[in-house]
Amino acid sequence: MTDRLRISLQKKGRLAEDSFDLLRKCGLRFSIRGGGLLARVKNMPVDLLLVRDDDIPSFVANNASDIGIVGENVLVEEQLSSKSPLNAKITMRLGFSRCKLCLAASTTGKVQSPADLNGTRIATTYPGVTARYLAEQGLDAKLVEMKGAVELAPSIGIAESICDLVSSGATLEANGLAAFETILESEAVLIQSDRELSPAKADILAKLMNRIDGVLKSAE
Ligand code: PRT
Ligand code: ZN
Repeated sequence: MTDRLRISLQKKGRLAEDSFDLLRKCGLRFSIRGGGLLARVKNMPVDLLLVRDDDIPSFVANNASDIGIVGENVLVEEQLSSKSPLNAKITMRLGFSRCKLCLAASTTGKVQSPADLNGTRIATTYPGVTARYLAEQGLDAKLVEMKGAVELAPSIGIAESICDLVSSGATLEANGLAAFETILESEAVLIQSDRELSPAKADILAKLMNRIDGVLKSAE
């Protein structure tokens, strides 16, 4: 049996299509169909594990896959909120799915700058990154953890500001909010643990990274 490199990818969502595209541009042939968890690459010893993006850092850390493609925002949040150190780090920046994690608040409310955060509540799905920012800045605010629809928090009165991902800014604007601070810039990244790969897998990975490099350079 040949050693196959296993890559964790987002199954469906903002990262998925661009991740598939990148691998196809690298010459990998595969089809993503139905509800399958695993897709086999036909012309290279590579398997794709198709999962929720939030699971990708821990899958890489725990050896369920050798490498993964995930948003830097998700990686950093997992690193900061996991109880034991997470064995997953960035090996390559991929340049797509760019976004920013921003603090934002109502344009007419009492929070207009970071200094106004003291004694207020911040709604977020990124408690780890937000807490790190507050600690670094010496600010004291309460985090309200949400699973989604964070942009609604100020209007329903559960927080004075939010910390959420922004790309075009349309969602903030539609909710009467404006960003006043960027706390993390993010893009899709290739991640890996510090475990040593078998020589066969290391070979496949080197070949793949070389091709990714070529694809990224030709897109510049
Ligand atoms: O189902 P699964 O858990 O896999 O996916 P998900 O719903 O958690 O994530 P998904 O698919 O929404 O996003 C995957 C990754 O895409 C994120 O982790 C980011 O790295 C990246 N990304 C890039 C974004 C955005 N841009 C983005 N704009 N992720 C989310 N958004 C959201 C944002 O939270 C806000 O609600 O889009 C809205 C804002 O968009 P604008 O354009 O109105 O500013
Ligand atoms: Zn997710």
